[in-house]
Amino acid sequence: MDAIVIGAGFSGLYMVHHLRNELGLSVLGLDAEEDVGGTWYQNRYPGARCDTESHVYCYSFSQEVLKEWKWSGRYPEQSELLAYLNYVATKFDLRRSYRFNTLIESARFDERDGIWEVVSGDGEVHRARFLIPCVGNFASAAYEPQFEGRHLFKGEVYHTGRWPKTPVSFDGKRVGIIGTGSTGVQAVPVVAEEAEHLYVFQRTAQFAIPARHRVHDDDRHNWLVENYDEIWELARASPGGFPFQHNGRSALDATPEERQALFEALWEEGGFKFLLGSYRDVMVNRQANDYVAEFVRGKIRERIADPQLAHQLIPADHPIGSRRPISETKYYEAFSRPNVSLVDVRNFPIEGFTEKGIRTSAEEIPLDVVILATGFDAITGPFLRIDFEGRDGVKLSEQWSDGPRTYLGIGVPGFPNMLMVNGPGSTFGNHPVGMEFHVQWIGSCLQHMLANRIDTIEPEQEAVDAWVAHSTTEAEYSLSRFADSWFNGGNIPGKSRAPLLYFGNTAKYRKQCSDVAADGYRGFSMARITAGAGSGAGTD
Ligand code: NA7
Repeated sequence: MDAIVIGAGFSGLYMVHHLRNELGLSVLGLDAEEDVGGTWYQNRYPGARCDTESHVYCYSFSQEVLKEWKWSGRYPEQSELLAYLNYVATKFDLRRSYRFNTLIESARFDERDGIWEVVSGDGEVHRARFLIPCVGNFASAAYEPQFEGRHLFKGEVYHTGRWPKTPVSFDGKRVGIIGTGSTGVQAVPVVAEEAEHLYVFQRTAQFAIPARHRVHDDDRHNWLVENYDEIWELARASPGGFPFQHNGRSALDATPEERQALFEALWEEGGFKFLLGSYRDVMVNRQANDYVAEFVRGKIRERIADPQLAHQLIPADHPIGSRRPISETKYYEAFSRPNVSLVDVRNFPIEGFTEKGIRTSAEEIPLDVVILATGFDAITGPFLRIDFEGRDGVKLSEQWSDGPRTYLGIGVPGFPNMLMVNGPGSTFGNHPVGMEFHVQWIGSCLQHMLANRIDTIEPEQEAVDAWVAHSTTEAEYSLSRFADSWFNGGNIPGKSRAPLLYFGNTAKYRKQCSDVAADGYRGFSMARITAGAGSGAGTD
């Protein structure tokens, strides 16, 4: 094989299509699940929905796909996204290149032959010249806190990221949800509708923005098809990969009345535009950020009748946007239901499970079902659960013990011909925009290598050091430094705290990657070293 692609989510599917169908290379795709979908295969929890708008949370590489697929509404549910990825896999006949039910345990670079050897759980060894992990940022690395007495509990326990394929009933049951991140906030109102009683275990009150979902009609679809070129152009040029820009002004230069009017208008519109489409400095300047945060606190207060409960639900310890923004639908209203209780585990932490439920430092709460919406060992976790071994036996886990060190989030020194899609240190925001760019960048890189009979590519240490230093500086401008979250490893006890992503804007990131390629892959060393290596798909 020319390339092994690990993963059959958004990025893996496009990578296989691009390499095999568009560049004519031989490709083997491997995925631990039974079928395509990645994140959207696993995250089947109640209320699971993408919080980026459907018309830009999708592939843009195919005009046909953009025209053929009609999104049912503003934000797609998990089942619709899974159906979409199935449609794409079928349309481009991608399944025939995949081996499913194949959990990768290790991947080793055989320096003598210049070949990657990938070993799956069933002992099979798969070989290819290029290794392209498309492992995603979350799905394969669900995080479950080590709660004491977990084995004692007689009820059901589900992690949202490993949700069963068969329906889970909450009817007549006492349900506990631990976690109020994007996932918990989506699940709460849906589970509340069915459970006899729902206990929401909250450690940190969050800023949540109304999603304002709505259904699409044919007119909307036709308008999108007519305007897709501009929409994607806008998304690619924007700071976060979303099809809007901020207004270019500082919030500090606006009058209180102007700020209020703009925040109100964007609040009514809903979605991430509220944060990213207002003033240019709300995500970097503490004063500008405080204006937004105070506005949102006021909105939460309006929606909760009980002042004590409102106080508990209003965030006070971190800037808005310092953690991954959350969008919600009827989240705050759920707490007005008689069958929903908020459990404060900031002041009264969870001590562990008991046979009957969960014990906090204040009380024991009897439960039939516990939902762990406790997140993921994000960004590095999906990589480090595979034992990657590069040149001279160097382990990725050792190289990244103090935080990930990559060049552009694409390459790692000592790991030749391993090119990551959305690896640690790369841009983030609207995932498909960043992912499509990476797939195309990697495709062009492989074409360049094959055309020039280059056997290996590997980043230079100096380039990695410079990239990490630049990324660290960008992260220092970002408000993410004021909060523990999966942005910086702070959500996992014991994980080293380091910026896991590139906090400069997406457009700036893309430009830097393009410049590197245009400059003959500056910062990467390319070599023609092995007699045995080489693909059958040279492109002389
Ligand atoms: P997140 O955003 O990491 O949220 C996890 C939540 O779980 C968060 O509210 C945590 O509390 C809570 N948590 C974790 N451990 C504990 C313990 N020990 N006790 C109590 N509460 C705990 O994960 P999500 O799944 O919601 O979202 C992950 C990403 O998936 C999301 O950003 C999207 O990009 C897709 P905390 O708030 O830290 O106090």
